[in-house]
Amino acid sequence: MPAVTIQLIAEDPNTQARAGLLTTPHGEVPTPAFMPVGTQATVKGVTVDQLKQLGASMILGNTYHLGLRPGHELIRSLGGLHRFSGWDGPILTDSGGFQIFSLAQLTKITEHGATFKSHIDGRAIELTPELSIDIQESLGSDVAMVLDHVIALPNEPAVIEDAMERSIRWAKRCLEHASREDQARFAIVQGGLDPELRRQCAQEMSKEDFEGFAIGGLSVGEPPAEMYKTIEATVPYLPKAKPRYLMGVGTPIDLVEAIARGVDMFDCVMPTRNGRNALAFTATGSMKLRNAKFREDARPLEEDCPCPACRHSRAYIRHLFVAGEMLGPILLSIHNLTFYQRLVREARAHIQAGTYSTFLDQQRQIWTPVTQ
Ligand code: PRF
Ligand code: ZN
Repeated sequence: MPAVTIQLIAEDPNTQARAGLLTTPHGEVPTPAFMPVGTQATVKGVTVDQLKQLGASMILGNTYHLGLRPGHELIRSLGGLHRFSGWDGPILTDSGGFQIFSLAQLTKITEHGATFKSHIDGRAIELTPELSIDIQESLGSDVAMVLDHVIALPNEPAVIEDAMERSIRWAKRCLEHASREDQARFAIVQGGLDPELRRQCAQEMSKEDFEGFAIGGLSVGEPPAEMYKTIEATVPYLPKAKPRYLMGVGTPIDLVEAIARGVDMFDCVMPTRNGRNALAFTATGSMKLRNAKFREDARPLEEDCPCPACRHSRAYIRHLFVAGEMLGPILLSIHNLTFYQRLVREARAHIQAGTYSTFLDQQRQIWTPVTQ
């Protein structure tokens, strides 16, 4: 019996959007789902009770960060990532592939693995597909991601193809090495913006016994339209009966556009990172709370938002940021995560009602031109 399964509940008649229910060892996740990012065994500034309260059902943790500090042996000896963090719901851990690409220095990729210098203490470390799985098994996440080779875009076609092929070989090594039956393995499709490479990669990965499939290597600076086209070139070659996860994406409109193309799961630092930077997402667009125009604004961020930030005025939240108070970033992180959970909940309701294309049109109106 696979550790993680998706039951499809509804399909929108006019788009590829689907509503489902993911079952994991630590509970169920309605899809489309947005996973808040808890890189360091904490979603920055938000307690696990608050995460539950705002409607998150699954969160993300990072192999790269937790393997370097405090170390996976320590977390295992303290009962795994669930016990360590206090979050008893589903957890997905990323493999480290993307973090090596974006954070580590002096990275050298060989067939054996990725050698890099830690961004914390400069120590040289080699992360192999096998070590990434060992770390994720120690963490005890519900879903482990395979180690992939992430590259910058744009890039030489030969470089993109080479990284894609290595990602396939590494994914197979991850699967062979894995031993926990209570943990699912998700593959990651790479291949840059080339539809042919994406198709090949998706088809190769789909032959293997993965419990879910991610689309990686996107949202690395390419225009949104290119990302949407690449999703369209990938999804048709993924198994329909398994979950699809778009990694590290994105803006509210990115989520809505990707859901229309058949994606079930997302993670992104955007709600929390933007929240810490005084940017709030609302149903009518985004708002920069440091702006002087909010100085005397007595209204909440959103009238109908049940979050703790929306018990206060915009003027108060602006004051917190201007005064450098830590409650400002905390409140906006909570508000933005509440907003993202509401967005995917509304998307799901529209899929179930068969009205997703109407919702998509409304969202396009709200988020054009790009606000982020
Ligand atoms: N690979 C992995 N993690 C990721 C990505 C990827 O390509 C991305 C790309 N946006 C985000 N997180 N392993
Ligand atoms: Zn709110």
